[in-house]
Amino acid sequence: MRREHPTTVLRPPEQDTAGTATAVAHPNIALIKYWGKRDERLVLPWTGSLSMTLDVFPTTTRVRLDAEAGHDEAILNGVPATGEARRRITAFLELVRELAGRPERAVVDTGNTVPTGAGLASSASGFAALAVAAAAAYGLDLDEAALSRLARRGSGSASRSVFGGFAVWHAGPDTGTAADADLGSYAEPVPTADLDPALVIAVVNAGPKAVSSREAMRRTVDTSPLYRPWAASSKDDLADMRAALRRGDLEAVGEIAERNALGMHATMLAARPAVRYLSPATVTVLDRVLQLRRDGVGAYATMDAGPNVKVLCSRADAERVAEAVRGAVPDGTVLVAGPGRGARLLNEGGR
Ligand code: 2P0
Repeated sequence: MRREHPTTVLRPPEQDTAGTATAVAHPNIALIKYWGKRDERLVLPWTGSLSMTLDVFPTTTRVRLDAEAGHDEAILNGVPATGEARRRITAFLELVRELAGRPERAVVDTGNTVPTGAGLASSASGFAALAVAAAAAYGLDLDEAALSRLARRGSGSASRSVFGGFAVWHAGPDTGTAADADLGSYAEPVPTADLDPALVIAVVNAGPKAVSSREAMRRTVDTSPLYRPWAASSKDDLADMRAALRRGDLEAVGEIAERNALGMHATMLAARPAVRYLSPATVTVLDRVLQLRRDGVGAYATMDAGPNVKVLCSRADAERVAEAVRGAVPDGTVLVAGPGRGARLLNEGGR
């Protein structure tokens, strides 16, 4: 992992000491989607996916080991975590303890700058930051592929936020033992030609979603007749996407990303019962994106497990695209993101 000594630390600059580490990570937006697990416990996906890590909405997480504590403690934005969030963090720390062969419980203090559970990838930045901080606090010396595999166990998309820029998460071999497959599923950076991309993010609703992405993808895999055809075509989309990135063809990147995302939403619309994340405001933005293309602007939409829309375009067109999207959803919040950095420790600690 890259380590750095920033001049501004995002949380109270309490010096990290042995058994303590602080990490920062950013969310990523998938251009080829992850939707569906073949193994729930190991978080192994049916298909590979590919994303761009953002330079907005960082998550900062501090992990402090507490040899006296009888249980883990998690604080999210200053509030003690409860329920499913707490369970997932504790399960993740169990995994880290197993790897490190250490018994201490930990205090996890996380500051998220992105709305949680709104389809804006808070679990990606959250578990990437937690993986990097917890590995350091427990004294694990992991390379980036191993950190990516670890982050994946917290949340699949977190495997990609370990890396900056564009990253591909390999589904891993679907033959062999589960353990072999576990080792084979990790993310790594993707070679790209110069693209100068931007993602215009239209937050049309920052509220938490009604159906978690975990539940929605389970239901889709189990009941949607469109799931298998989408998964097959998504494998082709991934190969096409990698080729388009290699040759720096932003138009092809956008077209492939848009069709892959619309296909993913089709799979869930066909689930029983249906999962529909797209709202009228989503469709309004999609119409505006089509209008931009008719006007000669290369703009392409992608949507995740929520109604918010991310519009891929060139950096040079980003302000024009953002203005058009603002006009379409005056009640929404629109911001421009670029490619961001991978997860990293904010200072030395944990050894
Ligand atoms: C993605 N999403 O590729 C896809 C597209 C949402 C739509 O990854 O169950 O929070 O924790 O592995 O990573 C959201 O799913 O799910 C997601 P889990 P995660 O970005």
